[in-house]
Amino acid sequence: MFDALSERLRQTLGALTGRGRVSEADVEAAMREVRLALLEADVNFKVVRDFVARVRERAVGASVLESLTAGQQVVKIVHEELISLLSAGDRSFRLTGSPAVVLLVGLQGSGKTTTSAKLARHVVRLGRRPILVAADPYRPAAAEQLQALGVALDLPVHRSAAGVPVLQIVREGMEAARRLSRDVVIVDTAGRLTVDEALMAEISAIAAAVTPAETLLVVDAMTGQEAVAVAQAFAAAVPVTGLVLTKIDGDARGGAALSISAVTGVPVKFMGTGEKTDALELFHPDRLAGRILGMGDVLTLVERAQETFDQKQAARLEEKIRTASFTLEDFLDQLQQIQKMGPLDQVMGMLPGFGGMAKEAQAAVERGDLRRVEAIIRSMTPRERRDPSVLNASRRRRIAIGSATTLPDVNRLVKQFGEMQKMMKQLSAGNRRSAGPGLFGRR
Ligand SMILES: Nc1nc2c(ncn2[C@@H]2O[C@H](COP(=O)(O)OP(=O)(O)OP(=O)(O)O)[C@@H](O)[C@H]2O)c(=O)[nH]1
Ligand SMILES: [Mg+2]
Repeated sequence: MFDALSERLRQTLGALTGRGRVSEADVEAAMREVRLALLEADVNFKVVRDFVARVRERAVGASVLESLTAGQQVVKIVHEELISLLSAGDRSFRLTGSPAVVLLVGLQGSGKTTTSAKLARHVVRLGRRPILVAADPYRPAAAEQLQALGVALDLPVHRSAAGVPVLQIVREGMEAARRLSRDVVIVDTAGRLTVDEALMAEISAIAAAVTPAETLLVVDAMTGQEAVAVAQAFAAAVPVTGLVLTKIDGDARGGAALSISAVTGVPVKFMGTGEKTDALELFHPDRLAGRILGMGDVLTLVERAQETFDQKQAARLEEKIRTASFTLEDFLDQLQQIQKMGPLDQVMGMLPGFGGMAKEAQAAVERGDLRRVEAIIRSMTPRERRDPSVLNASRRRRIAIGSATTLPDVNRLVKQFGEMQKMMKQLSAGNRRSAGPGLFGRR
């Protein structure tokens, strides 16, 4: 999602930063492009109108245009306004009450059940003890789906026999929570095809019976402008405390997702980025804005790296980089770790300055470049991995044959590694902070 928008904004803003002086006409031209890019990405037209007006007002101010870095400043203004567009409301996730109740509501298929499980996992990581409640009396399959997710996460699920009214299910769920000393109750409700009175009445009744700490509206980000209308209808009928945007990993244009908060005033609290239960991210407006503008998303990457990397290993690695004793062996480890972090284009897209290279990187993976690199390193002796300077022509030929690659492939890798080492030496000699320790998973 957001790829096309990101690409266009990057082009427009890139042109702006590429020149020395910026005139009012340049800003106007760029704003026209930004407006078109947002509209094409399906951002709500009122939201676009206000956004462009705010950026223009700030950007054509004399102090900006007269400065030598006018282009960059305009980009900064766009970035800031994009953040504020995404920042409506209070995003904190409150688990008050004992037990704290989290109620998930939304249309059919929006992702409520999946999100219930994802949230349960998140809540466990916060050190709490959740129970899942299947408050869908209409479809036995719905309760089964939740139960299967609960089993996979090793968490209790409360469900009732078919036909038990929804309020009773929820009450029994609360009792089960007390009995099992669970301090967070996550209630998965039934969806409907459209917003209707029966659905709203049901949700209102549940909300009245258990006073949820959070009532989260789950919205499928793939549904376009309709999602905005749905969110408005829900927010008008029940006290929605936050939004969960699901299927952000899809290839819809994404603009609707960017508009919902601005239109409804309800904060986005979480984003669903995949079908698995670990594919839930806290919503960070600054990071999403940065990602869209190609400014990278180092923080998300760092978090993901922290989950993937073993901390001790990360510390050893950083030490090696600092002392410039990083070898091809370490490089091989690193390649494998990075591949564990997710599809390379996603990982690269989050690195500042690499946004544009993300596709290329993924293509490299698909072409098997990384596998080739791995094969080459595996064909080296430990000594060669530690010290590639011993790699004379005959050793290189042997490696090429051993790894079923070619001599130019081997030469290229050795050369690239040499350059990388040089860079690491510079980093370690210079500013340590800028060496980006986060990249390798250290706080
Ligand atoms: N790619 C992707 N798929 C998702 C995400 N969240 C949910 N899904 C998928 O969307 C489909 C519907 O998800 P559910 O969680 O069953 O939706 P629901 O709102 O509980 O549906 P009903 O109970 O029928 O109203 C499933 O196939 C999920 O795997 C997400 O963030 N990304
Ligand atoms: Mg469901």
